[in-house]
Amino acid sequence: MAVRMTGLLSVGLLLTWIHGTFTQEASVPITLSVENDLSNVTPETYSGAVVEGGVLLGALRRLQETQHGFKFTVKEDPNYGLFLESVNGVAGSESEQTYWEILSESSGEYTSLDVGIGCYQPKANEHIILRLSTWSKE
Ligand code: B12
Repeated sequence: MAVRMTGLLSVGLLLTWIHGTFTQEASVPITLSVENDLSNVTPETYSGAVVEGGVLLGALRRLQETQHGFKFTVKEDPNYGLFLESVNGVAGSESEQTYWEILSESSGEYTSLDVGIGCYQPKANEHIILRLSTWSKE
């Protein structure tokens, strides 16, 4: 009886180990830069990570938890989800017509993302830039 119990216990432990090993989320590295030329703030670059298939919001949250000096806030838009409101204590301003633009850089080329932080899925080694920019009413 004792031998049977030990056997069952061992199988249970083995299954737990297999589950734990193969269901761990794989992370991919990304680089994040914060640029604020409008207030003459020195750019900062951080090494971050996002789970494979995860969204930029997750990478920003991880970074906020692990990197002293990086923080951000969001506000919810009823149609498009999460809007990046402030980065490192600086908020975009309706009256000054500034906002945190989200870009991706590759070989010196900058592309403004076509979705927000709650939808965008960064690729491995992608360089994301949060840049305080101005917008104008047409
Ligand atoms: C004007 C505009 C902006 C302005 C808004 C300024 C203002 N106070 O008016 C600014 C320049 C700030 C802006 C920024 C961005 N925008 Co924009 N924007 C628009 C646009 C052209 C019109 C919105 C509008 O005025 N609607 C009329 C008003 C009356 O309705 P409203 O609900 O009050 O509008 C608000 C929301 O649209 C919100 N908003 C605007 N853009 C975005 C983006 C996100 C992700 C969220 C959550 C909210 C949001 O700001 C408006 C004013 O409060 C739309 C496209 C369209 N034709 O609808 C794109 C649009 C909404 N924007 C888009 C995007 C991708 C962005 C950015 C992520 C771009 C970037 N790479 O940085 C950023 C947001 C970054 C961040 N900080 O999170 C996408 C959203 C797609 C999606 N599914 O996520 C759209 C649909 C354009 C597109 N690609 O087709 N945007």
